[in-house]
Amino acid sequence: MRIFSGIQPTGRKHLGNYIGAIRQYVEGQDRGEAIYCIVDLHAISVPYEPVELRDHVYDTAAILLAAGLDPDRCILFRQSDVREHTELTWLLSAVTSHGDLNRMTQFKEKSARQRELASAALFFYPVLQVADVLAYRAGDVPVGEDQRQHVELMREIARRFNERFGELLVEPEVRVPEVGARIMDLQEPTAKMSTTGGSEQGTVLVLDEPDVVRKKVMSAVTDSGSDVVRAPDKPGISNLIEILSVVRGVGTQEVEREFAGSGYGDFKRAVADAVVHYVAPVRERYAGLRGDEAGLERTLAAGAERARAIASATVAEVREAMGIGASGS
Ligand code: AQP
Repeated sequence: MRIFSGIQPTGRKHLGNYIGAIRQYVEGQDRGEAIYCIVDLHAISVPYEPVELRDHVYDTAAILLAAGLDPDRCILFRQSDVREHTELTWLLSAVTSHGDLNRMTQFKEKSARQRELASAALFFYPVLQVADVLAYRAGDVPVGEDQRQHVELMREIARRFNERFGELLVEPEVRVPEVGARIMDLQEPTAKMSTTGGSEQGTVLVLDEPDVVRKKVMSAVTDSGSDVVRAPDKPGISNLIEILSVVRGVGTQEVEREFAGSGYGDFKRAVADAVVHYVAPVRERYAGLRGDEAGLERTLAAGAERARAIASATVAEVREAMGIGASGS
Protein backbone atom coordinates (compact mmCIF):
# COMPACT_ATOMS: atom_id res chain seq x y z
CA MET A 1 0.00 0.00 0.00
CA ARG A 2 1.39 3.38 -0.96
CA ILE A 3 0.39 6.28 1.30
CA PHE A 4 0.69 9.95 0.41
CA SER A 5 -0.17 13.18 2.19
CA GLY A 6 0.88 16.81 2.02
CA ILE A 7 1.11 19.45 4.71
CA GLN A 8 1.46 23.23 4.47
CA PRO A 9 4.68 24.87 5.66
CA THR A 10 3.07 27.19 8.16
CA GLY A 11 5.49 26.53 11.01
CA ARG A 12 2.56 26.87 13.41
CA LYS A 13 1.14 23.41 13.43
CA HIS A 14 -1.78 23.02 15.82
CA LEU A 15 -3.40 20.20 17.73
CA GLY A 16 -5.95 19.75 14.91
CA ASN A 17 -3.17 19.16 12.37
CA TYR A 18 -1.47 16.79 14.81
CA ILE A 19 -4.52 14.71 15.71
CA GLY A 20 -6.17 14.80 12.27
CA ALA A 21 -3.09 14.26 10.12
CA ILE A 22 0.41 14.06 11.63
CA ARG A 23 -0.54 11.23 14.01
CA GLN A 24 -1.74 9.25 10.97
CA TYR A 25 1.50 10.00 9.07
CA VAL A 26 3.52 8.41 11.86
CA GLU A 27 1.28 5.31 11.89
CA GLY A 28 1.46 5.16 8.10
CA GLN A 29 5.12 4.22 8.30
CA ASP A 30 4.07 0.87 9.77
CA ARG A 31 1.30 0.29 7.25
CA GLY A 32 3.00 0.77 3.93
CA GLU A 33 5.27 2.85 1.74
CA ALA A 34 4.70 6.29 3.22
CA ILE A 35 5.41 9.50 1.26
CA TYR A 36 4.94 12.94 2.83
CA CYS A 37 5.38 16.28 1.20
CA ILE A 38 5.74 19.80 2.59
CA VAL A 39 3.69 21.77 0.12
CA ASP A 40 5.46 25.10 -0.35
CA LEU A 41 3.81 25.64 -3.74
CA HIS A 42 0.41 25.54 -2.07
CA ALA A 43 1.54 28.14 0.45
CA ILE A 44 2.00 30.81 -2.23
CA SER A 45 -1.72 30.78 -3.07
CA VAL A 46 -2.30 33.25 -0.19
CA PRO A 47 -0.19 36.29 0.83
CA TYR A 48 3.20 35.23 2.26
CA GLU A 49 6.79 36.37 2.88
CA PRO A 50 9.44 34.59 0.73
CA VAL A 51 12.07 34.48 3.50
CA GLU A 52 9.58 33.15 6.02
CA LEU A 53 8.38 30.50 3.59
CA ARG A 54 11.87 28.91 3.43
CA ASP A 55 12.10 28.98 7.21
CA HIS A 56 8.63 27.54 7.62
CA VAL A 57 9.51 24.57 5.44
CA TYR A 58 12.31 23.79 7.92
CA ASP A 59 10.01 24.41 10.89
CA THR A 60 7.47 21.98 9.49
CA ALA A 61 10.09 19.37 8.59
CA ALA A 62 11.45 19.56 12.15
CA ILE A 63 7.94 19.18 13.65
CA LEU A 64 7.26 16.13 11.48
CA LEU A 65 10.56 14.50 12.40
CA ALA A 66 10.04 15.36 16.07
CA ALA A 67 6.59 13.75 15.87
CA GLY A 68 8.17 10.49 14.73
CA LEU A 69 8.68 10.52 10.97
CA ASP A 70 11.81 8.55 10.22
CA PRO A 71 13.52 9.24 6.86
CA ASP A 72 14.60 5.58 6.79
CA ARG A 73 10.96 4.48 6.92
CA CYS A 74 9.27 7.16 4.82
CA ILE A 75 9.97 9.66 2.07
CA LEU A 76 9.81 13.26 3.31
CA PHE A 77 10.39 16.04 0.79
CA ARG A 78 9.63 19.61 -0.26
CA GLN A 79 7.02 19.80 -3.02
CA SER A 80 8.82 22.37 -5.17
CA ASP A 81 11.93 20.15 -5.36
CA VAL A 82 10.02 17.67 -7.52
CA ARG A 83 8.99 19.70 -10.55
CA GLU A 84 6.95 16.86 -11.97
CA HIS A 85 4.13 17.99 -9.63
CA THR A 86 3.64 21.22 -11.56
CA GLU A 87 3.85 19.59 -14.97
CA LEU A 88 1.32 16.96 -13.96
CA THR A 89 -0.97 19.70 -12.62
CA TRP A 90 -1.20 21.21 -16.06
CA LEU A 91 -1.68 17.88 -17.80
CA LEU A 92 -4.48 16.91 -15.37
CA SER A 93 -6.16 20.27 -15.73
CA ALA A 94 -7.26 19.02 -19.16
CA VAL A 95 -9.56 16.51 -17.44
CA THR A 96 -10.63 18.79 -14.57
CA SER A 97 -13.97 20.52 -14.73
CA HIS A 98 -14.13 24.20 -13.90
CA GLY A 99 -17.46 23.53 -12.15
CA ASP A 100 -15.82 21.02 -9.79
CA LEU A 101 -13.22 23.61 -8.74
CA ASN A 102 -15.97 26.18 -8.23
CA ARG A 103 -17.65 23.86 -5.75
CA MET A 104 -14.61 23.51 -3.47
CA THR A 105 -15.63 24.71 -0.02
CA GLN A 106 -12.09 25.67 0.96
CA PHE A 107 -11.80 27.94 -2.06
CA LYS A 108 -15.04 29.67 -1.17
CA GLU A 109 -13.96 30.14 2.45
CA LYS A 110 -10.39 31.22 1.75
CA SER A 111 -11.14 33.49 -1.23
CA ALA A 112 -13.75 35.31 0.85
CA ARG A 113 -11.05 36.05 3.44
CA GLN A 114 -8.58 37.60 0.94
CA ARG A 115 -8.70 41.36 1.13
CA GLU A 116 -6.25 42.27 -1.64
CA LEU A 117 -6.03 39.42 -4.10
CA ALA A 118 -7.96 36.17 -4.38
CA SER A 119 -5.31 34.55 -6.59
CA ALA A 120 -5.93 32.14 -9.44
CA ALA A 121 -3.56 29.84 -7.53
CA LEU A 122 -6.12 29.66 -4.73
CA PHE A 123 -8.73 28.51 -7.24
CA PHE A 124 -6.38 26.07 -8.94
CA TYR A 125 -4.51 24.53 -6.02
CA PRO A 126 -6.87 21.56 -5.64
CA VAL A 127 -5.53 20.42 -9.04
CA LEU A 128 -1.96 20.69 -7.73
CA GLN A 129 -3.11 18.63 -4.76
CA VAL A 130 -4.54 16.05 -7.16
CA ALA A 131 -1.22 15.92 -9.02
CA ASP A 132 0.67 15.56 -5.71
CA VAL A 133 -1.16 12.33 -4.96
CA LEU A 134 -1.69 10.86 -8.45
CA ALA A 135 2.00 11.30 -9.32
CA TYR A 136 2.71 8.55 -6.78
CA ARG A 137 -0.31 6.36 -7.63
CA ALA A 138 -0.98 6.37 -3.92
CA GLY A 139 -3.89 4.27 -2.68
CA ASP A 140 -4.35 5.90 0.70
CA VAL A 141 -4.46 9.58 1.68
CA PRO A 142 -4.45 10.32 5.43
CA VAL A 143 -6.03 13.73 6.07
CA GLY A 144 -8.45 15.56 8.35
CA GLU A 145 -12.14 15.87 7.52
CA ASP A 146 -11.70 19.26 5.83
CA GLN A 147 -9.74 17.59 3.02
CA ARG A 148 -12.32 14.92 2.19
CA GLN A 149 -13.74 16.93 -0.71
CA HIS A 150 -10.27 17.37 -2.23
CA VAL A 151 -9.64 13.61 -2.14
CA GLU A 152 -13.01 13.11 -3.86
CA LEU A 153 -11.71 15.40 -6.61
CA MET A 154 -8.58 13.24 -6.91
CA ARG A 155 -10.78 10.20 -7.47
CA GLU A 156 -12.92 12.00 -10.02
CA ILE A 157 -9.91 13.23 -12.01
CA ALA A 158 -8.16 9.84 -11.92
CA ARG A 159 -11.39 8.25 -13.17
CA ARG A 160 -11.82 10.79 -15.96
CA PHE A 161 -8.18 10.48 -17.02
CA ASN A 162 -8.32 6.68 -17.07
CA GLU A 163 -11.51 6.68 -19.15
CA ARG A 164 -10.05 9.09 -21.67
CA PHE A 165 -6.41 7.99 -21.90
CA GLY A 166 -6.22 4.44 -20.49
CA GLU A 167 -5.85 2.92 -17.03
CA LEU A 168 -2.73 4.67 -15.74
CA LEU A 169 -3.73 6.42 -12.55
CA VAL A 170 -4.92 5.12 -9.19
CA GLU A 171 -8.12 6.37 -7.51
CA PRO A 172 -6.98 6.99 -3.93
CA GLU A 173 -9.02 6.28 -0.81
CA VAL A 174 -9.37 8.96 1.83
CA ARG A 175 -8.24 7.98 5.35
CA VAL A 176 -9.89 10.16 7.95
CA PRO A 177 -9.47 9.18 11.63
CA GLU A 178 -12.59 7.85 13.38
CA VAL A 179 -12.11 10.24 16.29
CA GLY A 180 -10.38 13.61 15.92
CA ALA A 181 -10.95 14.18 12.20
CA ARG A 182 -12.18 17.69 12.93
CA ILE A 183 -10.78 19.26 16.08
CA MET A 184 -12.62 22.46 16.89
CA ASP A 185 -11.35 25.84 18.05
CA LEU A 186 -11.40 25.91 21.87
CA GLN A 187 -12.91 29.41 21.92
CA GLU A 188 -15.35 28.90 19.04
CA PRO A 189 -16.17 25.20 19.15
CA THR A 190 -18.46 25.41 16.14
CA ALA A 191 -15.48 26.33 13.89
CA LYS A 192 -12.52 24.06 13.18
CA MET A 193 -9.18 24.73 14.81
CA SER A 194 -7.28 26.49 12.05
CA THR A 195 -3.99 28.16 11.23
CA THR A 196 -5.45 31.18 9.54
CA GLY A 197 -9.11 31.36 10.51
CA GLY A 198 -9.28 30.58 14.23
CA SER A 199 -8.76 32.41 17.48
CA GLU A 200 -5.29 32.66 19.03
CA GLN A 201 -6.49 31.51 22.44
CA GLY A 202 -8.56 28.68 20.97
CA THR A 203 -5.68 27.21 18.94
CA VAL A 204 -3.25 24.94 20.79
CA LEU A 205 0.07 24.90 18.94
CA VAL A 206 2.20 21.77 19.04
CA LEU A 207 5.13 23.97 20.08
CA ASP A 208 3.29 25.88 22.83
CA GLU A 209 4.97 25.79 26.26
CA PRO A 210 3.13 23.59 28.80
CA ASP A 211 1.76 26.54 30.79
CA VAL A 212 0.37 28.09 27.58
CA VAL A 213 -1.29 24.79 26.61
CA ARG A 214 -2.76 24.52 30.09
CA LYS A 215 -4.13 28.06 29.99
CA LYS A 216 -5.72 27.57 26.57
CA VAL A 217 -7.41 24.32 27.59
CA MET A 218 -8.58 25.65 30.97
CA SER A 219 -10.15 28.70 29.30
CA ALA A 220 -11.89 26.60 26.61
CA VAL A 221 -15.49 27.63 26.07
CA THR A 222 -17.81 25.01 27.55
CA ASP A 223 -21.53 24.65 27.35
CA SER A 224 -24.42 25.09 29.72
CA GLY A 225 -25.07 22.17 32.06
CA SER A 226 -22.41 20.15 33.82
CA ASP A 227 -22.48 16.68 32.25
CA VAL A 228 -19.37 15.46 30.46
CA VAL A 229 -21.15 13.88 27.48
CA ARG A 230 -21.07 14.36 23.74
CA ALA A 231 -24.19 16.00 22.34
CA PRO A 232 -25.02 18.26 19.38
CA ASP A 233 -25.83 21.15 21.71
CA LYS A 234 -22.53 20.68 23.59
CA PRO A 235 -19.87 21.38 20.93
CA GLY A 236 -17.27 22.61 23.44
CA ILE A 237 -17.43 19.58 25.75
CA SER A 238 -17.78 17.18 22.80
CA ASN A 239 -14.57 18.60 21.34
CA LEU A 240 -12.67 18.18 24.61
CA ILE A 241 -13.96 14.60 24.95
CA GLU A 242 -12.64 13.78 21.47
CA ILE A 243 -9.29 15.38 22.25
CA LEU A 244 -8.89 13.45 25.51
CA SER A 245 -10.00 10.23 23.84
CA VAL A 246 -7.30 10.55 21.18
CA VAL A 247 -4.42 11.70 23.35
CA ARG A 248 -5.09 8.97 25.93
CA GLY A 249 -5.78 6.36 23.26
CA VAL A 250 -9.15 5.33 24.77
CA GLY A 251 -12.72 5.41 23.43
CA THR A 252 -14.94 8.47 23.82
CA GLN A 253 -17.44 6.47 25.89
CA GLU A 254 -14.71 5.50 28.30
CA VAL A 255 -13.94 9.21 28.77
CA GLU A 256 -17.64 9.92 29.38
CA ARG A 257 -17.85 7.08 31.93
CA GLU A 258 -14.74 8.24 33.78
CA PHE A 259 -16.02 11.81 34.15
CA ALA A 260 -19.69 11.05 34.84
CA GLY A 261 -20.60 13.16 37.86
CA SER A 262 -17.42 15.29 37.87
CA GLY A 263 -17.63 18.98 37.08
CA TYR A 264 -16.23 20.70 34.01
CA GLY A 265 -13.27 22.02 36.04
CA ASP A 266 -11.87 18.58 36.91
CA PHE A 267 -12.49 17.38 33.39
CA LYS A 268 -10.67 20.32 31.80
CA ARG A 269 -7.72 19.83 34.18
CA ALA A 270 -7.48 16.22 33.02
CA VAL A 271 -7.60 17.31 29.35
CA ALA A 272 -4.94 19.97 29.94
CA ASP A 273 -2.60 17.47 31.67
CA ALA A 274 -3.09 14.89 28.94
CA VAL A 275 -2.49 17.37 26.09
CA VAL A 276 0.64 18.75 27.76
CA HIS A 277 1.91 15.20 28.17
CA TYR A 278 1.04 14.42 24.54
CA VAL A 279 2.80 17.33 22.83
CA ALA A 280 5.71 17.94 25.22
CA PRO A 281 8.00 15.25 23.74
CA VAL A 282 7.52 16.74 20.25
CA ARG A 283 8.44 20.24 21.47
CA GLU A 284 11.48 18.90 23.29
CA ARG A 285 12.82 17.00 20.25
CA TYR A 286 11.97 19.90 17.93
CA ALA A 287 14.57 22.29 19.34
CA GLY A 288 17.52 20.03 18.46
CA LEU A 289 16.21 19.15 15.01
CA ARG A 290 15.34 22.72 14.03
CA GLY A 291 18.84 23.88 15.05
CA ASP A 292 20.42 21.73 12.34
CA GLU A 293 19.16 23.39 9.15
CA ALA A 294 21.83 21.72 7.01
CA GLY A 295 20.70 18.33 8.33
CA LEU A 296 17.06 19.13 7.55
CA GLU A 297 18.03 20.23 4.04
CA ARG A 298 19.91 16.96 3.52
CA THR A 299 16.88 14.96 4.64
CA LEU A 300 14.55 16.89 2.31
CA ALA A 301 16.96 16.64 -0.64
CA ALA A 302 17.39 12.89 -0.20
CA GLY A 303 13.59 12.55 0.05
CA ALA A 304 13.11 14.59 -3.13
CA GLU A 305 15.47 12.35 -5.06
CA ARG A 306 13.49 9.25 -4.08
CA ALA A 307 10.18 11.00 -4.76
CA ARG A 308 11.33 12.22 -8.18
CA ALA A 309 12.20 8.70 -9.27
CA ILE A 310 8.56 7.68 -8.74
CA ALA A 311 6.86 10.86 -9.99
CA SER A 312 8.94 11.16 -13.16
CA ALA A 313 7.95 7.64 -14.24
CA THR A 314 4.25 8.52 -13.85
CA VAL A 315 4.61 11.82 -15.71
CA ALA A 316 6.44 10.08 -18.58
CA GLU A 317 3.56 7.62 -18.95
CA VAL A 318 0.94 10.38 -18.73
CA ARG A 319 2.75 12.42 -21.41
CA GLU A 320 2.98 9.39 -23.65
CA ALA A 321 -0.72 8.57 -23.22
CA MET A 322 -1.76 12.18 -23.83
CA GLY A 323 0.36 12.59 -26.97
CA ILE A 324 2.66 15.17 -25.43
CA GLY A 325 6.26 15.36 -26.67
CA ALA A 326 8.01 12.92 -28.97
CA SER A 327 6.86 9.34 -28.45
CA GLY A 328 9.07 7.46 -26.01
CA SER A 329 10.78 10.64 -24.80
N1 AQP B 1 -9.03 21.25 12.95
C1 AQP B 1 -8.54 20.18 12.37
N2 AQP B 1 -8.85 18.94 12.83
C2 AQP B 1 -8.34 17.83 12.23
N3 AQP B 1 -7.49 17.87 11.18
C3 AQP B 1 -7.16 19.08 10.70
N4 AQP B 1 -6.36 19.47 9.69
C4 AQP B 1 -6.34 20.83 9.61
N5 AQP B 1 -7.13 21.34 10.56
C5 AQP B 1 -7.65 20.29 11.25
C6 AQP B 1 -5.60 18.55 8.83
O1 AQP B 1 -4.23 18.86 8.96
C7 AQP B 1 -3.56 18.52 7.74
C8 AQP B 1 -2.61 19.61 7.34
O2 AQP B 1 -3.35 20.77 7.06
P1 AQP B 1 -2.80 21.91 6.14
O3 AQP B 1 -1.64 21.45 5.39
O4 AQP B 1 -3.97 22.52 5.44
O5 AQP B 1 -2.23 22.89 7.18
P2 AQP B 1 -2.78 24.24 7.60
O6 AQP B 1 -3.15 25.05 6.41
O7 AQP B 1 -1.83 24.78 8.56
O8 AQP B 1 -4.09 23.76 8.36
P3 AQP B 1 -5.36 24.53 8.61
O9 AQP B 1 -5.49 24.80 10.04
O10 AQP B 1 -6.45 23.74 7.94
O11 AQP B 1 -5.20 25.94 7.94
P4 AQP B 1 -6.29 26.81 7.32
O12 AQP B 1 -7.52 26.68 8.14
O13 AQP B 1 -5.68 28.14 7.37
O14 AQP B 1 -6.46 26.27 5.95
C9 AQP B 1 -4.66 18.24 6.71
O15 AQP B 1 -4.75 16.86 6.49
C10 AQP B 1 -5.91 18.75 7.37
O16 AQP B 1 -7.05 18.01 6.99
